[in-house]
Amino acid sequence: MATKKSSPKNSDTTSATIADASIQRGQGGETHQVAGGKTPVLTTRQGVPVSDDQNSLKLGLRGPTLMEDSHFREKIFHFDHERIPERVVHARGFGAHGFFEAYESLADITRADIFQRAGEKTPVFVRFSTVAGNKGSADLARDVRGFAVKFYTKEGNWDLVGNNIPVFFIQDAIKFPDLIHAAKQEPDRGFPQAQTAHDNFWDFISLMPESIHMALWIMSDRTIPRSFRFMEGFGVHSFRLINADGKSTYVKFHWKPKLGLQSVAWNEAVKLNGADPDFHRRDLWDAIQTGNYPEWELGLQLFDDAFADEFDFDILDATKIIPEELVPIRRVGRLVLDRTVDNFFNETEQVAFQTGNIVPGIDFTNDPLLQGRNFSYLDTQLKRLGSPNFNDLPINAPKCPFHTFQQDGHMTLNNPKGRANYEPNSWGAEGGPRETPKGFQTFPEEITGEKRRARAELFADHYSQARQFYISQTDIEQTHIKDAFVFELSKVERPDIRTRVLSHLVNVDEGLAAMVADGLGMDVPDAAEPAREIIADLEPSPALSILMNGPKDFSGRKIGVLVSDGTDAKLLAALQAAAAKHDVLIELVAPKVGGFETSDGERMPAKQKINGGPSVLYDAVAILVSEEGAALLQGEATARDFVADAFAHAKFIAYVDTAQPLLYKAGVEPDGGFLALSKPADAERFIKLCGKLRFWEREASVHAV
Ligand code: HDE
Repeated sequence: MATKKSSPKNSDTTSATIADASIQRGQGGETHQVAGGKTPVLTTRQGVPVSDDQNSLKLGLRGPTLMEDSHFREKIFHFDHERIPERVVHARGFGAHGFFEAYESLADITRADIFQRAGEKTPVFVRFSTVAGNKGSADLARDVRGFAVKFYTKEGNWDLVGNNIPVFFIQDAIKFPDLIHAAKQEPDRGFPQAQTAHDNFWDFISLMPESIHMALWIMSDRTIPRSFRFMEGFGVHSFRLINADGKSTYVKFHWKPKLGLQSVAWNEAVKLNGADPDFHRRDLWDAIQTGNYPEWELGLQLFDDAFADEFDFDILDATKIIPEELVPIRRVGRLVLDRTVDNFFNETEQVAFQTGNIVPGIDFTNDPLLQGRNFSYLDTQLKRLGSPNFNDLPINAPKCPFHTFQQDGHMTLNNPKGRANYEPNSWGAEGGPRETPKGFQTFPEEITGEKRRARAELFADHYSQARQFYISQTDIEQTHIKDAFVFELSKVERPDIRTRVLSHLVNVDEGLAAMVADGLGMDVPDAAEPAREIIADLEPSPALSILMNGPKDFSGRKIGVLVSDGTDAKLLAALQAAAAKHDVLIELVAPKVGGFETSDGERMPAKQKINGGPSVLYDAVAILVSEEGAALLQGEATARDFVADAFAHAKFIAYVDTAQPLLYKAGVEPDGGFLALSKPADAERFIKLCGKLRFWEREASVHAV
């Protein structure tokens, strides 16, 4: 870097150059010639070249290791300190980079810079997560998914830290530690982890009727999404948008997946956790790496004070939604994820979201949950990342200029230059940054009232929207909710806790309560005493159903094709071509991963060996085995499971005539969800059929209990 000779501060050009040199790890230095190019010389963290990284320094060949071996000590010391505390919630996550593109200017509603110009792109980082499980837990736990978005806007970072469910368990942040303690593993035994099917969780829920609405959501298939790519996101709270004149409009934020909603079946989730605990991570990674960039639209529900005053519920209550049918969603831009991380720890682990990160034009409301979050997120980052300088990590730093007088602390990288580190000061142009009237302004809401530990009256209706959610579901989805309650409560050891949950369900829907009680082999108890009158006639909201908001077609999904030596080459090629045409992925599953020989004598590699590629990994399956293949695989339990599971999970199944003995052995009989592939043109029909995602009509026939 060139330094002005006249500068009194940096007169020593050499030291200034050294101080500013930005040689990064992995850059520059001596190299080795290796196959495929050059690789750098291994050094210590001090830059000293290493001659032997295989043997520690010892006294004699069989003697003790010497303290003097500073390379060994430095290496082990660093390794010993690799771990940082995992997030207290949302520990397991997966992130990706992308951009947000505004469709139109929203200048009349907000002065937020990111919404001013149509077509403007803002970089983002998104982290999806599960809530309860530890960092190493499995992806398909029944759990809420976090959907946290960091927008690097030109006026600072805005973090929209949302979930894939639009409501929350509790109304006031003071209950959050209790909720999370109850949901996570029980403290004496340290299990069960990453699941809510245990006494403590349902004990807490049954004693907190405000959580019943959310309980309905988490017992729905929303908590077992097929992929991050196929789920919605919600900001949950009511926020404010503020325009240049200072006018406020209330807003709820929504993310709508371009590929439509999709979840898996519960039994499938259970098996997926074993087959591929990283199923969601891998899905997102693969999609981005192969150029199938996932996309969501940002939707705004905008409403004013008059609506807030008339609405049946308090808009500050995070256990309530505003149905889309009442306040329609305006789609104002799209989010595209187009880049995987370079390093998981650097980016996904060290990213620090904070609800307090808002920008001019966006403001909070007094939602008591949001107010509490604003404290918690900043606080937790210090614990996790260890220094108040976590904002200097590249993933957290704004991408716009920033100037503060904050200084020092552990791991300081970025202290401001110059003499003045305070303001006001009288150092003129050298005195550092100054305030601006264009800076962030809090909406001057008028508030009066007594200082009290209490909640507004409307917060007390806990059942009406739970009921609305339930009656908005299709029959299949209602059955899944019932099954989930039965499953979870069957793991609860204390009958009185189960009974208390049932007493709330009676207030939601008597039919549901009766079916759950029946599934458990218990009696239906009296209804719990509601704190407020239940509004029984809320209209169903079709927007709440997954099945009514599925995709238009099968694109972005994956078919598992079971093949063997002798598989019909023409049919396989036709299926591959039809899939490619509709952006559907195909994975070949064979008796051996090294491959198989088609009917044309061509050798093709397989992606999975049959015992590593169960059908739960796929959205639909095709059984293209030859006669010999069917004869061989009839005796292979994992091949029979491949077919039987696809059948039980209501998947569409294509098959060739020669596969029939395997179908028979797997105990399945073709129904309306099967398609016999006899000519290449059938492949196109199959992909179209798969667009319905599942043949749900079959489901009732595969469950007798
Ligand atoms: Fe969080 N939450 N939360 N939460 N939350 C955290 O912050 C908290 C809530 C959400 O990918 C923590 O950095 C309180 C609602 C996501 O890094 C912590 C309350 C919603 C993530 C925290 C809530 C969320 C977090 C833990 C009740 C949906 C993961 C690690 C008032 C709107 C962000 C961290 C990521 C993470 C506190 C409730 C979403 C402890 C006190 C409601 C997506 O600060």
